[in-house]
Formats: sequence, C-alpha cells, structure tokens
Amino acid sequence: QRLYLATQNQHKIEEIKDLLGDLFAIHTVFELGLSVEIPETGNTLQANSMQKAAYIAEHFQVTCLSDDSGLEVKALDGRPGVYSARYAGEPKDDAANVQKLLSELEGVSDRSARFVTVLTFHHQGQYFSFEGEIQGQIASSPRGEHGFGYDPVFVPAGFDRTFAEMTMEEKNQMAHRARAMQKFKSFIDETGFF
Ligand code: ITT
Repeated sequence: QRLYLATQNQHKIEEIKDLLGDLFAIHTVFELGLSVEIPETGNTLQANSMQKAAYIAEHFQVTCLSDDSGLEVKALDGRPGVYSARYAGEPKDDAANVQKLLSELEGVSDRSARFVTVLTFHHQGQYFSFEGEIQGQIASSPRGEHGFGYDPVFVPAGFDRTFAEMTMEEKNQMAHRARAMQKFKSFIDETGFF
C-alpha cells in the first residue's frame, strides 16, 4: 500500500521510515513534485496536523500521513509549542531556536518540558489523528550530534542523555513521534483499515 508522508522535514521522514518498517510502501511529497511549503496556519498541533494532511489529500488525492510536533516548556507557559519551528523567526533555523530557548530559560530552575506529536492519517476522505508525548527536562547547554531540532537540549525523563546523544533507534523506542506512531500502527492492525 502506498503511503505519502505529508512532511517536508527530512529528519522526520527518516524517523518515520524507521518506525513504520515495511508496513507500507512509503513515498514523499517531493515525488509528487510539490515545491511550495505545505501551509500550517493553525493555533494547535492538532489543527496543523489536520491542515497538512488535508492539503496533500486535496491536491494529490493520495493516502497520506502528516506530522505536527512541538516542544512545550512549563516555565514558558507551554511555549514554543505550536510555534516551535519558527521560534527564533523566519527562516526556520534549528540552531537559532535552541539558542533562543536556552536564553529564555537562563536562571530558570524548573526546566520541565514535553514533546508532542500529532500524526494525521488520510485515506479516501477520512481522517484519523494520533497523539504521542514524552516528558523530560531542558538541558543547560546543547549536547550530542544525532537527531534534529531541539534534540540536543531535550533529556527524556529517566535518562541523563539528550535525544541527540542517542541513536535514532534508541530515540525511536520512546519518543513522542514513536508513541503516536504506535497508536497509528495499532489502529491499522486492529481495524484492518488500509
Ligand atoms: P513539516 O511541517 O514539513 O512536517 P516542520 O519542521 O515545519 O516540518 P513542525 O511544524 O512540526 O515541522 O515543526 C516542529 C519543530 O519542532 C521544528 O522546529 C522541528 O525541528 C522541531 N521538532 C519536531 N520534532 C522533533 C523531534 O523529534 N526532536 C527535536 N525537535 C523536533
């Protein structure tokens, strides 16, 4: 079965391919010739996840899976949250986002945070969303070379390494995206939907 990933983020594509294994024949939106950015103008991860899946579904009439993710920091009232990708402004810049986050948290002792992913699956006009989250702490400085985005400063609860100090396989055993994906896979298994 063909499944198009409604994301333009190469790192997400790699992780999702690893998580889905050979359950589907995975394709990317680059193969559809999409050259503009998939719009995301909502105020919630759920709204943006839905918007991205619907955009690809309506333009290309394909079965697809979108991913909207965000980092919610308690001491910052849940910021950057839905604005995680552009926290430090345009254009999207992972290193600048991390620096901004660390400067906002300077001198702050409660560094608890959570990562959230909302996946939305579209098939023949029907939409289903799956949410996953992981709790953790924001490190005092970036550590590690793996992963992407906020991985160098996110330490999952129960660990002392950041996600960027873990291999993708290790991260994929526990992370927000993996947990959402587990729900999606169970849905496919249990309903035989697709
Ligand atoms: P698409 O919309 O094309 O999927 P995007 O990078 O814009 O790609 P989001 O809107 O979901 O994706 O933005 C999420 C932001 O959070 C972005 O800055 C990512 O770098 C970061 N992020 C997402 N998942 C992450 C993860 O697993 N680890 C670290 N950072 C992550």
